[in-house]
Amino acid sequence: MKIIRLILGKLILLLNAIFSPKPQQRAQEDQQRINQALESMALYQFETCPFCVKVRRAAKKMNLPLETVDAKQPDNEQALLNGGGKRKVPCLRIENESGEVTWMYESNDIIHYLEQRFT
Ligand SMILES: N[C@@H](CCC(=O)N[C@@H](CS)C(=O)NCC(=O)O)C(=O)O
Repeated sequence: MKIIRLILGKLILLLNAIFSPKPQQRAQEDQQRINQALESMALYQFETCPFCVKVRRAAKKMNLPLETVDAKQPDNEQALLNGGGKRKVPCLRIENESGEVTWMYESNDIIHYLEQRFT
């Protein structure tokens, strides 16, 4: 079972690399503003999780250089559990200007949020 998961994971990464989406282009100032806003966000994820790949692909298509955090690392996993309440990925950690943190689960909700905010 573990070996099948491993092979499927590698296959997902390979297909993702082959069919990588073309990033949206925008004016340099707009991109800089977006990059700055993204500094307050991080995507907690597993490298080969299909839902995480879906979010990464959407972010790439929107040209959003989103920081990714490996939720398999014990410290990160603990941060996810403490902050979001569940060991489930993908989860977008969003910190607002007052320092309040929101943990957003569900790939579709994350993609929708990024689309609403940045496109
Ligand atoms: N409906 C969720 C599914 C996410 C999901 O099932 N993630 C798996 C990894 S592929 C997970 O975190 N499983 C651990 C768990 O549920 O405890 C989404 O679209 O984000």
